[in-house]
Amino acid sequence: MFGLMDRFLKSDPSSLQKDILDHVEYTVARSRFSFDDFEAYQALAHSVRDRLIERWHDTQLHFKKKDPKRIYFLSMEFLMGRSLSNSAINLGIRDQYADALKELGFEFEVLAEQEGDAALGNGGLARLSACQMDSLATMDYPAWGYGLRYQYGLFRQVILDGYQHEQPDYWLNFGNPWEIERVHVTYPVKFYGTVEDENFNGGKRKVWLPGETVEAVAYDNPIPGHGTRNTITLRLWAAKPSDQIDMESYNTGDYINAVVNRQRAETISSVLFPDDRSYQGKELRLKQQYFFVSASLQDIIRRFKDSHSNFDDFPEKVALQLNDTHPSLAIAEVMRVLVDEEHLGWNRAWDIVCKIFSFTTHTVLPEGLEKVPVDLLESLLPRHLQIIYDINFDYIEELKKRIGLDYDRLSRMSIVEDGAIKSIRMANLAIVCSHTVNGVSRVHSELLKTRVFKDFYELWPHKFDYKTNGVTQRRWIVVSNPSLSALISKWLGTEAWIRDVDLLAGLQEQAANADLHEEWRMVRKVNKMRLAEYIEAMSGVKVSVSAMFDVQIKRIHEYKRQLLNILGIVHRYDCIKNMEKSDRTKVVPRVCIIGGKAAPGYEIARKIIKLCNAVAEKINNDPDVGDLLKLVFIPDYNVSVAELVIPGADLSQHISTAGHEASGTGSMKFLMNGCLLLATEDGSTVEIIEEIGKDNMFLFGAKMHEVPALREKGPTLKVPLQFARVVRYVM
Ligand code: DL6
Repeated sequence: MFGLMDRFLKSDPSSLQKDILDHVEYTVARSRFSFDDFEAYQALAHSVRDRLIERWHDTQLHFKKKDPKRIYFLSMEFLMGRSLSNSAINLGIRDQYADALKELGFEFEVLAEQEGDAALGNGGLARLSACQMDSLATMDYPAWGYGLRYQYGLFRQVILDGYQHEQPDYWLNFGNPWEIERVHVTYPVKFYGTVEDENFNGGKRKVWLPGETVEAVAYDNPIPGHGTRNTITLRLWAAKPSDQIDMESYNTGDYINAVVNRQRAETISSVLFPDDRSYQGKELRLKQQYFFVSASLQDIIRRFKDSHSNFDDFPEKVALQLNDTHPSLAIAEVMRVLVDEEHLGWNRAWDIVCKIFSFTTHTVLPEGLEKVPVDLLESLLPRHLQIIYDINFDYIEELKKRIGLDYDRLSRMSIVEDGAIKSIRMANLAIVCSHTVNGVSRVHSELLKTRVFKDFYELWPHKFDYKTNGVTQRRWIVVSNPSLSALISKWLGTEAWIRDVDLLAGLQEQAANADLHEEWRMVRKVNKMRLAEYIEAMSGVKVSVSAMFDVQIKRIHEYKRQLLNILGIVHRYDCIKNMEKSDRTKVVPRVCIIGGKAAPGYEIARKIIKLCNAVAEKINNDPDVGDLLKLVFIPDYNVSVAELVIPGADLSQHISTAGHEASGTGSMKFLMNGCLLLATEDGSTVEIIEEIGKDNMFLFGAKMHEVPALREKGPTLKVPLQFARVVRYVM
């Protein structure tokens, strides 16, 4: 897009060297004759950032002139990981930097490891958001990501005596060179208060008199595409006290309390909720949701109004993608702004709303479907509750015409849930008001249509669609496995696969080539050596690189069945112990690697971690078994750890109970690094089977349609004694 020429900044090694040294001196404020790895990383990052900013400005200018329809991706979570390598690679200047640094006495890879991991998210949904930003930029889309700039990202996991302990992740401790604070891009966000009727044009209108105002300040993270100058924006909001002064407190002399109360505003964006299962009924969570939604919409509407004098073209220029239900208050907020502030009238506003929203859901678990207690919403956002009630009233009236007076169904489909705790069903709100409801794999979409949102599918089949998740090969091959990346480019004779992943299929022509196999084996071996060093450093366990590395890394969940994996390892251990010595030579030595965080309040998940460490302790200290079997729990699993582990894996496990994993993306990352899968037919695996064939993976377990009957029946196998002991330990 718009040429690939740099404007001012040169990228030859000597210009880059000068640039880095200037940043050492003027940005990091160290002597250019003496600086350490971390300071070199900071200077390097600022030098890369300068080049990002140049392209980013060009991109904004380009789209301002063209005024295309823009995609606004609203997500509470982005798991970006580290930015240095990814940015330098996408800018096409990583190798030039590596050369420039070498002459200064530094290694690019070593400096890249100085960077902290930006973990503003929990798991699959959040990493998908990050991959999507990379792809949107690479594919030249005029896209914006909007989210929250949490001061504390996902907790750091420390293992003490086998148990998970959580430590705060104050990731901004050493500054963040990848963001640009936009002190002039701020918006007031209002909460609480009352709604009053006011005379207007001979009639009445609603006026919200808020009780608290907080300022949202934008922090922009430029996201470069690969092989294009398109550099899009991830705009994250931080909460700051508003300039408006509580005069009463000041006047009554309670100055200190007034200041302290103002500071409290900052708590809104202070911490990421560390649970990926449910957030029901938490006021702070609701505040976070509205805070980022309100600021984002003010920004989006301001941008639209810069070049449009009315809202006629709004649906042609604005697409709002709801990443799960978390940002779905945006629907009520757009209605409020259009009706109460822009005075468009309810019907016109509703017509616009129905054209601009699409909604992606990432779960099949009922507890993942958010509900907001009406009491909470009424106190925090009284006008929004009225709007949701009004939307629901019109919708239920319409529904009665369509389906008649089937009260059971009407009640299931209502946005408002009556019951002990009257609540708003955010998924129902999102479905009613969106033009598209997306699943994240074919199986997931079928489950949405036939189970989770069956009533809605029967009413609006045209709304239901799916886009099977993907991952970016730029992060998961080029950044994390540079030697494999070089091998692929060599054997394909092109680097075009870095933008177009389908070209990887060209390797099939060389499938029988022994030289390719040998080179690939060497790449794997080096990656395994790197991983073995890491394992020893993190857990003190020495592992042999000639053993098979069998990996399961993901959030700890019952449905993901780390427990099944651990029981399998116990069984393997037991078999080896009971084997004749002569038979042991036939056993393929195996290093089992498990990693993942448990939500702090998820007791069973925490116990699974403890169990894993207890089993590891037993196996790893049994000289009789030696290198035939090892078990390692890798602590503090995050994006950077995944980048290290995945290229070194021989086998990876994706063994959720069929019908539970909406998609799963880990399997794709392992696959593109040449790792075999041990999997159940769940989520995206079903489509992966079609792509790679059953012969190229190890499939097992019940199919989705068999699971309900099996559950009904209960356990039929006689549980061996050692399993029973393990299960008792866990429960
Ligand atoms: O769609 C991304 C990812 C899927 O691949 C996983 O299967 C799914 O578990 C995950 N969901 C979440 C939490 N969801 N919510 N809400 O991360 O999304």
